[in-house]
Amino acid sequence: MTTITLARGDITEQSVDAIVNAANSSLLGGGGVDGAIHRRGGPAILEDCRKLRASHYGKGLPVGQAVATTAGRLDARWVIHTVGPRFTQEQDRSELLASCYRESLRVADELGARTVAFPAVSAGIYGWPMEDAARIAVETVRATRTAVEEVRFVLFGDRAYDAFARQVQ
Ligand code: AR6
Repeated sequence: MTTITLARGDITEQSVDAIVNAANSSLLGGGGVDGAIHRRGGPAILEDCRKLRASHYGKGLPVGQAVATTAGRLDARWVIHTVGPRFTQEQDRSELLASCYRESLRVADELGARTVAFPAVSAGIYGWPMEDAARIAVETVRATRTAVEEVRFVLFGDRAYDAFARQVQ
């Protein structure tokens, strides 16, 4: 049974087995959560990402997929990088966003991670409306069979926290 918990604040300050990064396909860093994770986790994470680009992910990590690296200096064993879809009115990309959560949990299971922290994937720079991002995140985690014991959504700001709290209630 997976317990969903909510926390406010910076995901890079969490102590968990795995921290999920809202990355982009290049895996080579960016702003938002991605920037914060690389800054605080240090260069070992980027080094692992570069190795992934040089081997399995020559063209980058496709949207909706997930892959693990070291967590460097973060208080976690792994960072699981996933690439959320950019929000657009023209196309329903909800299934790709759901896939980020499913695939991250699948990778977590492969690693043996029992506690996993997620940000609100796609709900920042990628423009996904927060209410809908929270619904997809919570519904997908609830519907996914996993050995992960705690999924902790770590939300930046009241708006994000309140949106997730409404879904978890
Ligand atoms: N801890 C927790 N949540 C955070 C943090 C943090 N330190 N920083 C931001 N958030 P975003 P995306 C919130 O933009 O939308 C990067 O450049 C933020 O307020 O990080 O998937 C990547 O390289 C928002 O609610 O991710 C990609 O190019 C949520 O985390 C692109 O951004 C996600 O915002 C990915 O965009």
